[in-house]
Parts: sequence; C-alpha cells; structure tokens
Amino acid sequence: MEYETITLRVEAGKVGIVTLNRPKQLNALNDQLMNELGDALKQLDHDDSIGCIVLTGSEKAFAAGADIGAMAKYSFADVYKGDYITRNWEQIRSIRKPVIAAVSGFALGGGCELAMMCDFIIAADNAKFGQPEIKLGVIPGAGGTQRLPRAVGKAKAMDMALTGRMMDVTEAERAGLVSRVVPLDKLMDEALGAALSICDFSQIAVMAAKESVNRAFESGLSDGVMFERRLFHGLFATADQKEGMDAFMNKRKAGFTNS
Ligand code: CO8
Repeated sequence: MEYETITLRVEAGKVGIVTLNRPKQLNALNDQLMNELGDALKQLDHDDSIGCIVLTGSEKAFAAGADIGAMAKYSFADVYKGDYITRNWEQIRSIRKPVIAAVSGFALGGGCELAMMCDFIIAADNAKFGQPEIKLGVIPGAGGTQRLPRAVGKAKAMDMALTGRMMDVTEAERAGLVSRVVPLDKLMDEALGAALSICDFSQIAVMAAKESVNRAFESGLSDGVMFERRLFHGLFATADQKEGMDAFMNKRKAGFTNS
C-alpha cells in the first residue's frame, strides 16, 4: 500500500517509526489516514525483525483530532450504518508488539485518544492534551471517556471532557497520562532509546508483559493475577528464560533469540 498521509521508516533495523503526515491539517485523522496507519502497524507487527513501534506526529501536532471537515456533514444514519469515523480506530489495540506514542504539540480529541491507545506516551515539553469534542456538540468517540479516567482518574477526566480544556505536560505527567517528559529536541531520541531497549529483550516476554498489563483494564484483580501467573509459568517453556537467567548467573549480557 502506498502511503500519502503517514510515513513509515525502520530505525536500526528493528524499530518501526510511523509518522502522521498531514501537517497542514495538524494531522487531523481522516479515514484514509486511519486506514494507512492500520496497514502500517499490521505490517510492522507481522515483521519478525521489528521489536517495537514508535508512533509520532509533527512538532506542532501529534494530531488535532478527527477531521472535523470530513465529519461535519454526516447524519446519524451515515455514521451509524456506515460505521464512519469510528471504523479502523480499534485496530491499534490488536497490535501485539509495543507501540510508544511520541507526542509533541497538540494531542486533541481523537489525537489524545490515539495516543492513549498506544502502550505508553513519551511527551515533549510543548505537548498539550485535551478532549475538546464538547465544544463541537459531541463527545469523545474513540475511547476518550473510558481510557482517560483510567489514566488520570474521574475528577480530571470529567474536567477535561466537560470543559474541553487542555492539559499541559506538567499536569499530564503528574496525573499519570504520560510516562516521561523531555525537551522537544530530545523527543525522538528518547522514544527511540526506549524502543531499542525493549528490542534487546525477549520478544515473547515483551509481548506477554504487554498482554498482561492490558489485562488489568479488562479484568478483576484475581482474574488478572491468575492471567499473569499463567503467562509467567508459560515463559519457563522458552529458550529466552533459560538464556536470561543463565546470563544473569554468569554475569554476562543475555542474547535473546525470541524462542
Ligand atoms: N480537523 C480538521 N482540520 C483541523 C483540525 C481538525 N481536528 N484541527 C486543525 N485543523 C486545521 C484547521 O482548520 C486549519 O486549517 P486551515 O489552515 O485550512 O484553516 C489548520 O488545521 C491549522 O489549524 P489552526 O489555524 O486552527 O491552528 P491554531 O494553531 O490556531 O490552533 C488548534 C490549533 C487549537 C489545535 C485548533 O486547530 C483546534 O482547535 N483544532 C480542533 C481541535 C478539536 O476540536 N479536536 C477534536 C476533533 S473531534 C474528534 O476528534 C472526535 C474524535 C472522535 C473519534 C471517533 C473515531 C472512533
């Protein structure tokens, strides 16, 4: 598939970098972009040489939301019957390798929701997060009312969804929405560094860790703990567990084979 609204490149032979690329529209997310993004993510997920994916935008905007121009004229029947706007959005959740959002500038509406669908967010010091849909006469439609409270708690999520105000990075980090904040010119280095360190580990253990943390959002505590325990037990069937523990015991660097 030829991409027009995103770019895809591979760093160090193992990190897939997907860049949202509609700069004039502040990376507003339309159907074409979401299709291309889904395609690129699936391609990277299926590529054995790729250990981690970084999703980023431009300095000014990670993404300023779903494309308002494309949505403005839709009727209820259009969006409901055609599943317009919303289709393709959950595809990122099916990606089994880690996806890091490297966010600078605006991450608003669908842009904030897209960042929250990633596994964690590294933010530049100019990043701003918000769910301003209320100002347009609608509400978040790609999980914002569900993922934001899980990330920052009810009080801030309600504040954001009801007033449409933006959160700067200091507040976003304090509230737990982002995992790290770095100067803008260090954003991609930081994200790439995190991705490369993940690539050094056993891909099987990495995928299991991701699956298990995500389970915390879908299950009660005892079910989640049991799920984790079974994955933990299962990892003892891998060569990578033998290698990792042997390397520790013999004070050498582990060389994982993803097997
Ligand atoms: N959609 C379409 N175009 C946009 C969007 C957008 N979301 N955001 C910005 N643009 C366009 C502007 O129209 C402008 O285009 P032009 O140059 O042709 O006039 C260009 O980008 C630059 O924008 P501004 O001139 O407005 O730039 P400013 O620096 O003055 O302001 C802001 C930046 C504050 C980000 C401002 O552009 C803004 O408020 N944008 C809209 C933010 C917003 O409301 N986002 C929520 C959209 S609704 C949504 O995301 C619902 C998600 C539901 C997902 C459902 C799927 C499951």
